[in-house]
This record gives sequence, structure tokens and C-alpha cells, in this order.
Amino acid sequence: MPENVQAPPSAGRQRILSLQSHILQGEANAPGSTGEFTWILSAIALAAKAIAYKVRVARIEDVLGDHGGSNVHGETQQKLDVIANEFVMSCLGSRPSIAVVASEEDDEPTLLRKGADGGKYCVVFDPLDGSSNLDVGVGVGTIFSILKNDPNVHGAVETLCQPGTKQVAAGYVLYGSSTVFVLTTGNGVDMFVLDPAIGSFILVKSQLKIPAGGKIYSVNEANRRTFPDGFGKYLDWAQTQGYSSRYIGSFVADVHRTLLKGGVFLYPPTRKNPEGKLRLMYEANPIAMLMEQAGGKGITGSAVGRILEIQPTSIHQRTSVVVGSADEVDNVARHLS
Ligand code: AFP
Repeated sequence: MPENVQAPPSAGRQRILSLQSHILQGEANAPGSTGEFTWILSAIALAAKAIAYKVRVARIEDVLGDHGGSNVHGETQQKLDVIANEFVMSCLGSRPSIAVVASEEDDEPTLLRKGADGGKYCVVFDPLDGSSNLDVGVGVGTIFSILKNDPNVHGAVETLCQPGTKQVAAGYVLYGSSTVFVLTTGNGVDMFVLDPAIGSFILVKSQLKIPAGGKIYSVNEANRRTFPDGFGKYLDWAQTQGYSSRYIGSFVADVHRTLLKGGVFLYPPTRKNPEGKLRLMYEANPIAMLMEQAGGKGITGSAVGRILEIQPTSIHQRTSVVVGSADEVDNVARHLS
């Protein structure tokens, strides 16, 4: 630069980019974009900030423990499950671009708009995954998946029952030692961290890639005797190869570690949950999309198929899950076939 020309204020400095600016930038590069998508992500980010705050002060405000009810899956609801669900619902409900929303905590999806009034998108979410760990201060998370709305399909359930390959975006927010927002809009994976001082999610890693391998398996090994044989064979093999075991019991936290450090997370079919425990639309699909976008893989444990290709028949259906580094998912698959 010539000596007489002053450097712009940002030259030589690290650029600070918020989630909002990052999405706006993406929309500016997408011809015909209307900005509706930005509104949805900003609603999720707002709900996430409110949930992050509640999780931090839960012990002080005495909102830990059982709510007294159970959700559609027969699981005990925590007080914070209900609070988080209301936060996400109220943030999303006011966005005119959303036609249908469905929460893991609710029996039925909510049809917000239909026909000609219908918005362009549908949002499916698990407001507070891993909530049974809240009382002991373990990381929990919100998981979401965004699908397109087809105005010609009537009925909320029919509208939502799309395979994971149709997701236009997916992500999670981890409420851990920091609040981390991991997002894909189908063009790689980006990671943001909430700066509590300014109340913004700041981009910390663009185009995040999962390591191709990693000698860590993450599974509830107490269920091993009831896994299909192939999973036992894989675990025996991994133990002879010097693998480590890490299991938090909170899907988002286990997935986040796997994404950053490599390895594999497994929730196989068990005697108690022959279809697997995790929910296809609220948990498995969004995480499988993130893993694939980061260069990893996601398969079901039973038919050794790609999670994203499962055609859902109900919005609360469960699936077995094997997600993580491409080489490690292949190692598991090799023992299943
Ligand atoms: P909660 O939301 O009831 O705590 O369930 C958490 C979860 O769905 C998922 O986050 C964990 O990976 C999985 O269950 C743990 O299940 P196990 O306790 O059977 O290992």
C-alpha cells in the first residue's frame, strides 16, 4: 500500500463476524434470496441465548428436577425441558416464513400457516437434549433441523415426513463451559461461540472438518449384552487396537467432542429400544447432516444404511445411530455386515 494511503480500520486485524452477519453474507451471495431464512436462524439464536441463561441460573432459580409430566416418548420431563420448549416455540411462532414446527416434547406438530398463507420452511427441534443430566451440571443442547414446506402437501405430519437428505439446514447449540452454536446450511459446517459480554454468537471456525479417524468410541457400554452381535465384535476389535471410551450420556455433548476430536458415537438397537433410542427427525437427521457436511458419516446400526436416506413414517420415530469420523464409521460397519 502506498505510504500516503491510510489502511482501513480492519486491515491487519482479526475480523469479528457474528452469526447474524454470517447468514446475511450467505444470503447476499444466494441469488433470489428473500432473507426469510435469516429470520428463522435469528429466532433459534435468540431462543438459544435465553436457554443458555436459564441453564446457567437453574440451580439458583430452582428450576432443576422433574416437571411432573412425561413427554410423548414416555420420558420424564424436566422443568427446563418445558421452559426451553416454550422459548423456542415462542421465538419461532412469530416468524411468518414458518409453516410447521414440531418439538420432541410435543405429541403433535403445530401447523402455523397453510395453503397460500404457508411459509416457506418447517422447523423440527429438540429443545433440551440430555436434560436428565442437568442436575449434575453436565452439558446439554438444543438440536434443530430446517425443511422446506411443500404447500401442496396437506397435514402437518405429512409435510414433515421428509428424509434427512431434504434438510436445508441443521445444527445444535451446546450449553457447556461455553455456549457453542454449530450450523450447516448445506455448504460446510461453521462454529460460533456466544460472547456473553456482547450477547452475540461469534464465528470461531469456518468450514469445520471432523478428523478422518480417531481412536475414541462413545457408547453406553452397559447395554452391550443386548446389542446385535456386530456391535460387540466391533467393541472387542476396538479394545485390541488401543481405543479409548468416552460417554457423557448427552447426545449433543458426545457429538461435539466427536466432531472436534474424531472417533465414533454409537447408539445401537437394544433389548429395551429395538429400533434404537434416538429420534430420527429431532436428533439423528440433523446430526447426520452436520457430520456429512464436516466430512464424516452417519449410518443406522441395523440395516447399515445412510441415516439421511430413511423415509420417516412418523415424526417421533426412533433409529439406531452410528455417527462420526468416516474411517471410524467404516470400522463399525465392517463388523456389522
Ligand atoms: P434425556 O434427554 O432424557 O437426558 O436423554 C438423552 C438422550 O436422548 C441423548 O441425549 C443421549 O445420547 C441418550 O439419551 C443417552 O441414553 P442412555 O442413558 O440410554 O445412554
